[in-house]
Amino acid sequence: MKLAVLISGSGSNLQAFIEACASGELSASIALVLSNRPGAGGLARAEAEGIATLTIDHRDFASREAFDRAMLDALEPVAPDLVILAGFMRILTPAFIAAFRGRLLNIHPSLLPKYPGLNTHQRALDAGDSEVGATVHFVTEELDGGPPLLFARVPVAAGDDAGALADKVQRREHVIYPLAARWFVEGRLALRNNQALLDGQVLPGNGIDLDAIRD
Ligand code: NHR
Ligand code: GAR
Repeated sequence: MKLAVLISGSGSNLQAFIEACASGELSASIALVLSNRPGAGGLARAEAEGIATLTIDHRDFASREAFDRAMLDALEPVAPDLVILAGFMRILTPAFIAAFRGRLLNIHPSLLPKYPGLNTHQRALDAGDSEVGATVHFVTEELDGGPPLLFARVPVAAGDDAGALADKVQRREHVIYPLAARWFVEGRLALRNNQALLDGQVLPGNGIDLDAIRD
């Protein structure tokens, strides 16, 4: 299977996919890394592995629709089986979502449905939450509202600030994101009627807890 990975930043989740493809955890290859930010750290990680990269700067486009059209045009010859949003920071238009419906995943740094959108860890701290986390979900038109697949929880320790939580959560992201992608690559995942199915069974509304499936 061919993956396309969309990034905006450092690309630590991209790195987890690079390693999962190299180790055989994922029977897939990364056909393209696409960034909307020139100089994003993930571009250098991809180049170091000989993976094709492309930057499409959203600031060069008059509208979100035009930006998404340019990304679709770039992805068409690549024909990815699965598109991975890995710290990709631009809200996608319905035309983009429709082109990859059921083949488009995101990782969001919260325990969805809590805290869709930005600044998730600070919002969890402000609310006095005792745990934070990350969730892999199918992407739909509803921002961070597509059906969850897999999540990992991280306890909040005394003195943790948003940056400390982001570091701890990202370490779990690098476990759950390739694992959920593996389900897809193995043909076990589907999006039907806005519900996520694993092996034909509807997943719980929050997805599966990593703690429930690891030994
Ligand atoms: N697009 C759709 N249609 N649906 C989703 O679920 C999406 C999506 C695009 C990105 C990732 C998401 C996250 O995990 C994601 C999910 C960016 C923003 C945002 O507000 C919000 C959520 C996510 C990504 N972006 C600003 C915008 O105007 C720009 C912010 C910036 O550049 O720093 O697009 O959190
Ligand atoms: C990750 O923590 C991811 O959950 C978050 O950005 C980070 C990207 O890190 N995603 C979002 O906030 C999406 N809006 P990375 O570039 O090192 O993979």
